[in-house]
Amino acid sequence: MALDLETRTQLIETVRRFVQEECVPQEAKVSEEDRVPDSIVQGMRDLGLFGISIPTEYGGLGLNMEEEVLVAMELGQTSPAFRSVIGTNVGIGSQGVVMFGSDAQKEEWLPKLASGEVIASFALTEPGAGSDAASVKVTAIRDGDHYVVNGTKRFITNANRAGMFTLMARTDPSKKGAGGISAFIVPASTPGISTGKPEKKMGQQGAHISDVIFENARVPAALRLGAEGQGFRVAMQVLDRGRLHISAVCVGVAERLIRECVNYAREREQFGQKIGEFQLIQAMLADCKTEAYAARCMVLDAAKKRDAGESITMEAACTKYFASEMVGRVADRAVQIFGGAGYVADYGIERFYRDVRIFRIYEGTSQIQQIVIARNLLRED
Ligand code: COS
Repeated sequence: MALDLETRTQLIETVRRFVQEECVPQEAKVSEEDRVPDSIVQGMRDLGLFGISIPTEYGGLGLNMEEEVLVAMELGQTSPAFRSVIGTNVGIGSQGVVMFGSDAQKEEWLPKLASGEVIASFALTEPGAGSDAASVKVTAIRDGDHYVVNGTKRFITNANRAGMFTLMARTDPSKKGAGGISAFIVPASTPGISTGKPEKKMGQQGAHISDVIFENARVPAALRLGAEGQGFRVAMQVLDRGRLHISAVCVGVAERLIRECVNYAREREQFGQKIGEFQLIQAMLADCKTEAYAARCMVLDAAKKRDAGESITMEAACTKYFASEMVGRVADRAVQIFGGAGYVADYGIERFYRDVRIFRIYEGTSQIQQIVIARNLLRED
């Protein structure tokens, strides 16, 4: 059920105020300390942000996709590390349970994910399974009413804070591809699970990724998500949706950078005039705006299609491909418009330039999106 217009406007404005008043002033500190302050995490809890995509009967805000991407565009107006705090609970960590969970699984997990009491994390990627997600080697071998999980997951967002993992593991090692994979809810407290040290990254300091190591971790069969062998499909459908959310964040970051560039172009003088009066600067601003606007329209169109019950595999791939490449170009032009000031840390532009690089990689690289788009085109009647 969609929110009425007034409630929706109020929600967006509340999130906008939170981002501007609480997050933006802390951007540099979060980056330096590689940590989002507890007060901001608590603020996000208070606003219900952990549960925006979780149905209201389980304590979430139950936003539809269009509403969710509008919120994500607001969250994108600051360093992406802030969004990452709630990102896995809203997206890839929780949606397997929302879409494929049994009533008992939903009742047990969704209220805790919606409130932010438990952090969800999505464990698909492995050292040898990145773009080739169907080649996962982590095994979950049935033993009575449990599965015994062994192996290592890599680059797992929020693993170090996770209370549960949505895990994709191979239940049938005789099947090499997608068919042998199943999905599970795995409580992080299960004996035999440990996490590695958070990786040092190019950007998005404050958001953490690490290995998750499973050593004979026994997971109750009752926590399998969907049927055996359906785990790859679970992962792909979760990612279809996640790609739209990430695209919305890209739009938000681009819009923030455009504002910064416009303000700078109005102030900064060279050759006796504001640089915004030079047509070569204007051209860069115009290209940024045109592309960000196109991406905004794509995100909203794809979100509406999903809300109408359509399959959006191709649209999500088109949108993720375009929006993540777009924000890369916008960030690059922002550094150019700011010149030397764009390259030094004080203005924060170089930080965004580094932060946005991962958008072209995670939740499917640009090249994977191209493959998904082309395959779907060639399959169409
Ligand atoms: N929705 C539902 N089902 C899907 C699907 C989707 N979006 N995409 C694929 N499937 C199904 C297919 O229909 C197929 O099912 P059948 O065997 O019953 O026909 C099965 O899954 C295997 O699909 P496919 O043959 O296309 O698998 P591939 O190994 O060729 O891989 C890509 C497909 C490349 C698209 C996939 O591996 C991918 O998205 N990789 C990127 C992973 C990623 O985003 N990693 C980021 C980590 S999470 S931050």
